[in-house]
Amino acid sequence: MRTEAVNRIKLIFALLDADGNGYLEPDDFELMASRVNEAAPGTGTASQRAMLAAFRRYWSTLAGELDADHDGRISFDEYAACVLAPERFNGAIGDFADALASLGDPDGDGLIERPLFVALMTAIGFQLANIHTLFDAFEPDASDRITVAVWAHGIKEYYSPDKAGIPGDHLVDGLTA
Ligand SMILES: [Ca+2]
Ligand SMILES: [Ca+2]
Repeated sequence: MRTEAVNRIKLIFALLDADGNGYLEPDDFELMASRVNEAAPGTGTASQRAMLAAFRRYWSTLAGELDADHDGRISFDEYAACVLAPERFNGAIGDFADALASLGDPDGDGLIERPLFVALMTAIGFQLANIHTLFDAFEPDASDRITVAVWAHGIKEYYSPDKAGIPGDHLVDGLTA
């Protein structure tokens, strides 16, 4: 796995570990889902339910596929294995990416405005400056919007073990030695 991919995975693991106890457990995903849903207050209950379902499915996939020692929680080493076995993981990542991306598009026009993007990514825990750099890397249009498809693709790419120099790398800026 490339260093860039390791750094991306370290960051997302630290953020997903919402209660900061060093392990991913069901409560972390409930906490993260409620933070993200609160950040998108104008969004309909249907897409909020989809988001919660995506977080729960994400957890059950992690638990089912990656909990190698069967202790009911995911350590960092267990999590990092996910990007090395994408065939076991792509379904959950894809669902998660689509649900998060559609939460950014409450009016369903396929476009995501910067303020909502920033609100959602801040709720997940990314650094503000990095969120803006990422949004810029997605090449927003003249009205400062990106497409849902571009963001969903960016989320999936984030988990690719062999990719570097991708927009998602900006989320790690300033956070690694
Ligand atoms: Ca935790
Ligand atoms: Ca475990």
